[in-house]
Amino acid sequence: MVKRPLPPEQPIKFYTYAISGHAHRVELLLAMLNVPFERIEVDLRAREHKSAGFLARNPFGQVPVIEDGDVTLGDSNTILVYLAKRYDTSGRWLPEDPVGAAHVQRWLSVAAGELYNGPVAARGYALFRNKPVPPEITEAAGRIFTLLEQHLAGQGFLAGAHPTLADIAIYSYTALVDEGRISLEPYPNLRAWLARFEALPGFVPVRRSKLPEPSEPVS
Ligand SMILES: N[C@@H](CCC(=O)N[C@@H](CS)C(=O)NCC(=O)O)C(=O)O
Repeated sequence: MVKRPLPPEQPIKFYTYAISGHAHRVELLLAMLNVPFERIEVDLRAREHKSAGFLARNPFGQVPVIEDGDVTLGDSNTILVYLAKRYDTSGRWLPEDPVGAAHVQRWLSVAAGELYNGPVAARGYALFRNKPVPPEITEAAGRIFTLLEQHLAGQGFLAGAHPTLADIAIYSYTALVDEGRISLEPYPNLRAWLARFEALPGFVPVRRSKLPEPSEPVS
């Protein structure tokens, strides 16, 4: 794919939902690459993401989605890859070399797998369903955070010495994990990595939500 000069001919249309961690990944890269974009809020509570108009943009009926001229894409990792290939003239966010690219892909897979099934699921229970987080979900979150903690003992960022798409894909829901009633207190390397990431140029914080009071345990 040919890299386009910045800025794009017209601002990228970014369909988002303010408290979506998946959408936050895309906003991070747009901001860090300094790519102009127009934010379009999709009201998930009103089920706007299941409207015919939105489904035509993303048949999966989910945010985030971008429209860049005649290119329409859904799925956060897909969009990250596209933006890096198209607009990252430094070539650092998604390395060209096979081993570097593979190391980044490893963490994109973790973001859609272990991170989704642990920390993201915990937040879903605590924040959106106001239900106790099932122990197996908390344990799954503990497993991936322990692994990340060990991995970050030896390096500054997830795929090496400098930030890549791997860090963007893992950052948003790790930063939001207290909304799943999970603490990062036992993970000092992970907390140090969050702080390093937050100091990067163009960083945009996640939008936080107020957790509901815990409800009575439901059987
Ligand atoms: N694999 C997708 C997942 C996106 C996702 O789960 N989006 C949520 C908001 S965080 C959504 O739109 N949920 C509505 C639904 O699934 O109906 C990605 O990485 O973008």
